[in-house]
Amino acid sequence: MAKSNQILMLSFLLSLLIISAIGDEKPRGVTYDSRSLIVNGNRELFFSGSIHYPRSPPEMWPDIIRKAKEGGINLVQTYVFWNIHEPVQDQFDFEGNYDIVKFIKEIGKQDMYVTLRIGPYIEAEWSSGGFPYWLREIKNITFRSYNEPFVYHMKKYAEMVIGLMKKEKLFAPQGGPIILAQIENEYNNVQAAYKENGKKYIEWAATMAAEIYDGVPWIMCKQKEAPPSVINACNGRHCADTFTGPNGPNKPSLWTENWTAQYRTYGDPPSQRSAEDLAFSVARFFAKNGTLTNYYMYHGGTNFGRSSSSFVTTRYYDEAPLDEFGLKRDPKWSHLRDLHRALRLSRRALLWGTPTVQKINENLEITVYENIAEQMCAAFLTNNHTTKPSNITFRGAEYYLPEKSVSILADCKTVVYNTQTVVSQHNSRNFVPSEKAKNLKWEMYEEKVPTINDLALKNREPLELYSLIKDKSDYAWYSTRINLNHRDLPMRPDILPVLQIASMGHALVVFVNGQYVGFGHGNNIEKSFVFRHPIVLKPGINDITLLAEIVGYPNSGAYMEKRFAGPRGITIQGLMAGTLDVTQNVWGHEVGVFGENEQLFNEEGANKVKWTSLTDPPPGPVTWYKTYFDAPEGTDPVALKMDQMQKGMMWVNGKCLGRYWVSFLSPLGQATQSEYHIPRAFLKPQNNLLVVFEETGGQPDKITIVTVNRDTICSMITEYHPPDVKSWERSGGKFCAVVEDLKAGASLTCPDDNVIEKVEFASYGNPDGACGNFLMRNCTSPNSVKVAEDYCLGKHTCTIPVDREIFDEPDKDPCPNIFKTLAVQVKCVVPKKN
Ligand SMILES: *[C@@H]1O[C@H](CO)[C@@H](O)[C@H](O)[C@H]1NC(C)=O
Ligand SMILES: *[C@@H]1O[C@H](CO)[C@@H](O)[C@H](O)[C@H]1NC(C)=O
Ligand SMILES: *[C@@H]1O[C@H](CO)[C@@H](O)[C@H](O)[C@H]1NC(C)=O
Ligand SMILES: *[C@@H]1O[C@H](CO)[C@@H](O)[C@H](O)[C@H]1NC(C)=O
Ligand SMILES: *[C@@H]1O[C@H](CO)[C@@H](O)[C@H](O)[C@H]1NC(C)=O
Ligand SMILES: *[C@H]1O[C@H](CO)[C@@H](O)[C@H](O)[C@H]1NC(C)=O
Repeated sequence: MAKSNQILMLSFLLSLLIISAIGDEKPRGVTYDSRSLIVNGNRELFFSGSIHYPRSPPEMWPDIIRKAKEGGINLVQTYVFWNIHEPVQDQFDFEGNYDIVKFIKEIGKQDMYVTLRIGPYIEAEWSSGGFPYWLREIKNITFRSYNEPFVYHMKKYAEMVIGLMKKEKLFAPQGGPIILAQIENEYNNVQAAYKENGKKYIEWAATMAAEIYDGVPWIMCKQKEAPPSVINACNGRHCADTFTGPNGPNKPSLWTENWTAQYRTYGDPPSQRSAEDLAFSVARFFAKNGTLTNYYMYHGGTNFGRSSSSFVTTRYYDEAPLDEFGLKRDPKWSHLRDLHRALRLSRRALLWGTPTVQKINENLEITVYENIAEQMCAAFLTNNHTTKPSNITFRGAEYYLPEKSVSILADCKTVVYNTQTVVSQHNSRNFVPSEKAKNLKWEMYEEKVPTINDLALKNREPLELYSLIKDKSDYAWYSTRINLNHRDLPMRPDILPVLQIASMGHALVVFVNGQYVGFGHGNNIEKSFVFRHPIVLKPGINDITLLAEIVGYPNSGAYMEKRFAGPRGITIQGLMAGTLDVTQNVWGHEVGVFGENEQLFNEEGANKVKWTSLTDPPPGPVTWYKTYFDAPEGTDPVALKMDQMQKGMMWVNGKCLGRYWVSFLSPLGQATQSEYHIPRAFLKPQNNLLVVFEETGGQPDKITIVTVNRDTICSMITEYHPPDVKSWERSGGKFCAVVEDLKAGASLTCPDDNVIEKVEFASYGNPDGACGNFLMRNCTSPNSVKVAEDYCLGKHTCTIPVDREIFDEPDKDPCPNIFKTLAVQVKCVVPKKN
């Protein structure tokens, strides 16, 4: 007792020393030096995660933030999305999932901090990079440049956002959670295009921001020449090796975007970034003076409505530690949680020790943070070789280092974590057809394909699409009329005229005389395309009608205000007189489709038209479908599986779930996205109205409503895995083990309160593969499944030791001379109530 009191006293004195060592901080607020940020007087390591409030409904925020906190995150980074807050000039919206104040307060309530990236340019795979449409129509504006109208509106916006934060007392000096603010975003990518107005602009932006508010540090990411008052930060996959460091001696090394994978555009194959690779780069960054890293994204969420930028999928960063549905994606979530724990075990040495780097050879490196007087020491052992493991000797002990890995020694002796050896569990995702929401009864309503007589807005040539639709819709009808003599038409029935449409993007549904001809589209890399298709024309009047579409406004590059989309050159080839150019033939236009303008997707609008039962085969293009369904059983997240549909939009109870595009296959021959999230918050217990607008033709009776879980969990542990990082703690500055048996084991924990119902796979020996797809090899212990069942069945959580004696009697070991691996896969279920 007396002894532990002494220790407590000592560490108290020590912390006083440390506080006085860092000087005369204000009690509240944020400062920094070359080592780290200092928040309310405390030096800290920051593990930050990007979570964007408009990409999930407020009902999901507390759970997402809690899971981030459980994952060791202590800082949440979000952009501020101008176009949702000021959709019409001087008309503001901060309701529902646009309620940024509520979002920031929830983070504060859970004792975490916030980085506010106000942009106003945010990129973020968000429509127009966050700029509202009306800004584009301001006379003589040039976005992101030292241009009078732009800087006027940017300043007004910055004042509005910062004013709101101040009024709600959300900045750290006011007792709130915001500790960092960012102005502009990745300006290095475009600065050269603006010449001297680029440099002038960025200096103006930094000064303007600090003049409005200087209570927290301002940062700029990807901005090598950030003005002295601003901290430059790194964005990328491998900042430890690519970041040239802060641009001033008194600025800390911050990583504002560590990409957890990559966002997807339609046509892309799945994006991958392994937990091991992420952990390696973060560990390297902290080994090289880093004190703040941010995962972009920690939770991506959903691009509801028309919010995503050009060709970006409705699902956003599903590969993040929390997947689109807010479920923990393991091992990414759990392996990073363990990394954060390992770095926190080393925190004192990292923040108050002095780094020394010893390069053993080309690939091996030792970094030690030590403060001998205070007995603080932590070390990083790095093996940068991508394929060869190595042994490394450090302070008299030998350590095994797997390929491309960093081991963290929290006391300069004990390996508490290795980035390449995943001790934590894995899981895989299941989409389960709902029992309650099935056998849907669909009705349909076909759009009338208009002719020029139906379209009021006339112009000699087709109008430019972005400025025609003004961000009110994805769609606009274009139609023109030609009068042909029978002598104009080819005589032979096997030769047809060809309609050619050069489009600046993004997609087109083409009709001639009301009949569907075809669908053409560009992609994220090349938005423009040429549509060519044979058509049937008749003597007399012929109507050519196009449904032109965008798939989101662009969000990047210089001069975003000067972009163009839509049909541009239209010709009919192969007439008897040659080619007929109809580009200047006078076109009629209308923004939006009828069903959208009449709001067929809500109860009131749906009553305006007469719906009919589905025809067999189902009808063609531009058709609306509606049905009702009851909320699926349980509490798991819900999604629509759109397998046999092609392209369009979906609404539930009047709320737009976003665009779907299932017919755009990736090079792997699969849809980039076939499941679409319906937040539970959008649902009532019964009679939910589901409306789908299909552009080209699909089979709505094949749509299924599914629930989503990650109840398949796995563990794969070898004999050289370090024990779980939870085996150690630091109390009062002392590092100690808190379990008796310091050995690796296969630990499994079901989500929520679920319990393990079944062992689906277990192999102790030399198994291979991955969670959901394990393979048995020839060295498997015959007792593997039984041992796993004994330890785990009926449990919420279990740990199976990786121990030869548990699996085989010494004389019966099938392969005594190999390094053993244990792979287990189990299925969790909701526990049965007695
Ligand atoms: C826009 O620019 C043109 C050409 O520089 C100038 O003549 C005009 O006055 C400007 N309009 C406004 C509203 O600033
Ligand atoms: C880390 O900080 C130390 C001490 O300030 C400095 O000597 C060293 O160059 C820094 N290392 C890197 C990689 O920036
Ligand atoms: C580590 O290896 C990568 C290639 O795999 C290389 O780009 C990087 O520069 C290396 N880093 C160090 C510190 O040697
Ligand atoms: C590391 O050392 C162990 C034990 O000394 C040895 O068995 C192993 O082969 C070594 N591994 C490498 C990659 O050098
Ligand atoms: C398993 O297969 C490997 C090679 O495929 C072989 O070397 C080994 O002897 C086999 N072990 C047993 C127990 O069959
Ligand atoms: C950032 O994260 C990526 C994975 O998204 C990882 O490869 C990289 O090493 C990390 N960089 C740093 C400096 O943490």
